[in-house]
Amino acid sequence: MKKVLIANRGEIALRVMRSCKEMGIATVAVFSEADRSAPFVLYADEAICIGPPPAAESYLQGNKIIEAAKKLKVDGIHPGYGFLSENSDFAEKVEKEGITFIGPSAKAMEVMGSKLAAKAAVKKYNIPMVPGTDEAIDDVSEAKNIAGKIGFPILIKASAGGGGKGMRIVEKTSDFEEQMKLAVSEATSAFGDGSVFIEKYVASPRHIEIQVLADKHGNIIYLFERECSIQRRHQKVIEEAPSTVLNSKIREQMGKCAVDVAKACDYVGAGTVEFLLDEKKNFYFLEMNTRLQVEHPVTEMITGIDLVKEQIKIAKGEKLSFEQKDLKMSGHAIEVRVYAEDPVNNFLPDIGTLQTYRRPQGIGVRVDDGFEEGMEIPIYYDPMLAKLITHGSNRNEAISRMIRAIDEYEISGVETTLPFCKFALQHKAFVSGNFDTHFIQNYFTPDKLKSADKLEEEIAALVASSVFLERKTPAFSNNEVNHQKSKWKTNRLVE
Ligand code: MV4
Repeated sequence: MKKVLIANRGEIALRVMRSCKEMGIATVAVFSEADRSAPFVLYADEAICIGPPPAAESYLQGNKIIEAAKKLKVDGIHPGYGFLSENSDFAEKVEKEGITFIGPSAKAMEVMGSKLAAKAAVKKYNIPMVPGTDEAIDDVSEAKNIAGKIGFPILIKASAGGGGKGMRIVEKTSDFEEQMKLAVSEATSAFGDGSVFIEKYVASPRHIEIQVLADKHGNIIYLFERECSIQRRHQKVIEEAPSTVLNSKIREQMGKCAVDVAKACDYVGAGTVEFLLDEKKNFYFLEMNTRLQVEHPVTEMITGIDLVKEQIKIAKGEKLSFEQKDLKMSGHAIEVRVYAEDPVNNFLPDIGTLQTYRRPQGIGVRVDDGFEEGMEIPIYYDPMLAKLITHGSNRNEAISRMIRAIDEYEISGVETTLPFCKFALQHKAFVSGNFDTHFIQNYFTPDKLKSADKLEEEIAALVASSVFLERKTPAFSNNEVNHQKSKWKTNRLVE
C-alpha cells in the first residue's frame, strides 16, 4: 500500500492522513469547492476537487471518488466515518476496480446495516438481546399481541434505522396502532424500507460500545469499551473509556460477545459493537457499526493502539501483531465534541468565521480538528469543530485535565458547545459516574450556562472600570500586550 485516498473531509481526513504519513504512505485528498483551503487538503500529498459544496454532489459521489482514485493510481481508499463509510455498494465498486477498501467486506456492511439481518446473523451465538421480535412485523393485531406478551412500554424500531430515526416508544395497547403506522411511514420515507420490529423498552439504559479489530486470518480481539451515554438527541457529546460501571467480569463478557458478533458476519477491520446496559447491569446487543467511529481516540488513549494504522495493516492482509492477553487498559480518557452550536439557543448551528482559534495544549491533551483561525465554517456539513480528548492516570485526573483544557481553548466568532461540556463534566451525576442516556434531559437547562455568562460579563465590567480608573497606570505592562486579548488574563497582575 503506497498511496491512500481519503474519501472524507475535516478532522477525520486529517486524522487518517497523519497515520498514513507515519507509515510512509502517500495521501490523496478529495474535496468539495467549499473545502478548497481546508487543512486536510493542504496536508495531503495530492488533492482533487470532486464537486460543488453539497455533500450529495461531492463527498457522496462514489463514482467521482473512484474516478479520482484511478486517475491518481491509489492502492486503497479510507472512507472515514459518515458519508460513504457504511455504503456497501461503494465498498463493492471500490474493490471491483482493484482498489482496497480500508474497511470490512460489502457483505458484512450489508448484514449489519439491517438490524433484523444482524439479529439473524448472530442467532447461532449466545448473544443477549432485548426481548422482542426477530422478524419484521406487518400485522397490527399480531404485533399488538406480541407487545402485550413482552409487556409495555415497548419500542418500535426501524430495521434500516440508525441514530434513533424511526423509533417510537409505546406506553399502552391503545396507542400501539397509531405509533406503528407512524414508525412505518417514518422508516419508509427516511430509508426507503418500512420494516419495523418491536423490543421491550429499556427505560434508563447506558450506551456502552466495544471496539473490535479483526484481521483477514480469523483473529479477532476487543479493545475494551467506550461509554457514550451522554448524548443529546442521538448526538454524542461526551465519551469516555473505560466505563465507570463495568467490572472486569462484565467487561470480559461483553468483549467476548462483541467478538462473536464480529465472527457472525466474518468481520474484517475495525468495528464497534453497541450494547445497552440496564440498571441491573444486564447488557443487550443492539447493533454493529462497521466503520471507524468519531470517538475512537478514547480507545487509542487507553490502549496505546493507533486504530487507523491497524485498519491499514489489516487491509494489507497483515496478521494482528498482538493477542487479547497482550492488551491492557492504561488510565482514563475522555472526549468532548466541540460543535459550532449555541447551547443556550437550543443548540442551533452557529455559522460564521473562526475569529479566534487557539487550541489547548499540555500534558494529556489531544485535539483532533480540521480548522484554522480565520476560516469560515461551511454550512454544508456537520458543525463539529473539533474533538478534545484528555488522558489521565485516573478518571478524576482526566476530568480535571478536560476542564483545564476547555478553559484554555479560545474560540470566538461562533458559539460552541464548550460551556455546555464544562457544565456536564462538573455535574455531580457525571463526576460520580451515576448517569444514563437521559443525563442531558434530566439535568440540563440553558440557564445553567447563562449564569456563567453573567459572571464573565461582571468580571469584564469590573476589569473595564478598573482600567478606566487607573488610566495612568496601565493594567497590563507593555511586554504583555499580546496577552490582553486572551481570556487567560483574569489573574491579578503584581508588578
Ligand atoms: C433502545 C432503547 C431502549 N430500549 N432499545 C437509540 C439509537 C439506537 N442505536 C438504539 N437506541 C435505543 N434503543 C431498547 N430496547 C433506547 C435507545 C436510546 C438510546 C440508546 C443509546 C444512547 C442514547 C439513546 C437515547 C435514546 C434512546
